[in-house]
Amino acid sequence: MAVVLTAASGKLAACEGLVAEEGWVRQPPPGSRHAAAYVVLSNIGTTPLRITGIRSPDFTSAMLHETLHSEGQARMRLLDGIDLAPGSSFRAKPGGRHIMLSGPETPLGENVSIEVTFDCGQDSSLTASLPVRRNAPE
Ligand SMILES: [Cu+2]
Repeated sequence: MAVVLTAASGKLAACEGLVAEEGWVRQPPPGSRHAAAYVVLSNIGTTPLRITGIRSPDFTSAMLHETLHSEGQARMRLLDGIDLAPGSSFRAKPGGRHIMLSGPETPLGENVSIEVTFDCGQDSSLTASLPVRRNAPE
């Protein structure tokens, strides 16, 4: 007698309307345990979205940072989430907001791709593949 196993639907829902574009990871100097990643996140849907967490299987930790400049010093501050109204975008770029990746699990050679997952609540997430680059794209 055949036993048919039906997999329970373990698939996570996608973040409805969320698009990740222009993503890349800056190749850190040799020996560095930290890398900054940049991406443009857009809400092309019709309902508000909130990014509640960021993670990467390729790093021990992933955080969202913004860079604050005061008195000639640059400091980084942790952001606890990103709110995206319908039609709006969040743009991470060098010198500003970025994804801070710490503790690489793999060597960060040029053209290696890093997976970064954006959580948007209720078991929903979006995973983007970001190439490691030495320099910012033109
Ligand atoms: Cu940072």
